[in-house]
Parts: sequence; structure tokens; C-alpha cells
Amino acid sequence: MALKVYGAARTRTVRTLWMMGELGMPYEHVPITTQDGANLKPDFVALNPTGRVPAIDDGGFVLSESMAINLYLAKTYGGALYPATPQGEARAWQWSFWAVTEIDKTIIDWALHSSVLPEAERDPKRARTARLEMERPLHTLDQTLARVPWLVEDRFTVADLNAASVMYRALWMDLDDKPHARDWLHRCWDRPAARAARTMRE
Ligand SMILES: N[C@@H](CCC(=O)N[C@@H](CS)C(=O)NCC(=O)O)C(=O)O
Repeated sequence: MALKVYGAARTRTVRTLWMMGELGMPYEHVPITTQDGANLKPDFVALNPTGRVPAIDDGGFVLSESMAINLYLAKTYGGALYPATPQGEARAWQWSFWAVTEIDKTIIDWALHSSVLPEAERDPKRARTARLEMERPLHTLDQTLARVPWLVEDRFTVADLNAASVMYRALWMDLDDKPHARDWLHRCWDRPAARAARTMRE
């Protein structure tokens, strides 16, 4: 039975769809949407009690949380996409936690109030506050990438995929004062699997 990926590409599921593209594995996409509440229907909640997407079902092993899903997929099926040492592995966890705790909610707030919501519903002050809050984590990222081309070891790994996928909205952010982070972000999203995942959502 093929691995199932639950969630429409327009949701955070794009992170998992990108990973599936990198893996080149066959999978079944169940594009559950959230606007119509399909994610809260009893069938889906029985499978995934969080009622959120993405989720995967790998032969009966059901997992939610985009970062955990990608770390699991890379470790299980990803070969060189997963760091080779315990230290590299821990760094991948570090950048994944960094992405969800320091970037995820703030960048969505920034995107909503700078471009995504209809103009009348945007609050420019919220967009500015969100952008300011991101200054410190973006600086950390930029300083790191001034020294190395990739976040872990010397190649693109799940650490880059997780962090860059959470930063999807930053593709439209002016990052000229963070050139290392900006170039890395575009390098990550220029990968064929990332482009394919974007095509599914845009
Ligand atoms: N921390 C979770 C967040 C998942 C999440 O909030 N997904 C949204 C879609 S982007 C969702 O399912 N929203 C519907 C809801 O909360 O009912 C992850 O990274 O997977």
C-alpha cells in the first residue's frame, strides 16, 4: 500500500509534498482542505486526532506535525537527505524546532497582513510587528549561512528542507540585508522537487 499524504498543497502540506518529491517515492495524495472543515470530519480525526494537516499514513503508522513527518521520511527513506552523524541529526532537529518556534506563526502573520488577505482586512501594523519579530531569527540564519552553504554537513539535507519550507513566504520578503539567507532560500526552492511542490499550490 502506497504511503498516504493528507492535506491540500495550499496548506503546510506543501512541506511534505516537497519531501516526497525529493524522495521520488510513489505516494497517494489525499488533498484534504481546511477552509471547508474537511480536516475536522470524524473520519479524518479518527485517523489523526490533531485534525490538522499535513499527516501521513505509512502502512498504518500515522504521523502529524510537518517537521516530524519530514524528519521521519528523510531518516527512513532519504539516504543522504538525512545527516550521517548524531551531531548532524541533532542539528537537523535544532533547525526544525527553530523554524516552527521562531518563524512559522510570525511569517504567516506577516504574509497575511502584507499581501494574502484582501486589502481591507490587512493590518499594516501587524505586518510590521511580525517582520520586526523575525529580525533576530533571520539574523541568526544569515550569520550561519555566511559561513556554510547548507545548514548541516556539506550538502542539502532535511534541515534545509524543513527550515526553507517553513520560510516559503519569505520568497516574497525583501531580504537584501540578509543576502546569505536570501540566496540559500532561493537555492533550496529552486530544486526540482521544491518547484514541483510550488506548482501544486500556486
Ligand atoms: N505545527 C503543525 C501545524 C499544522 C497546521 O496548523 N495546519 C493547518 C493548515 S496549514 C491546519 O490543519 N489548520 C486547520 C485547523 O487548525 O483546524 C505542523 O507544522 O504540521
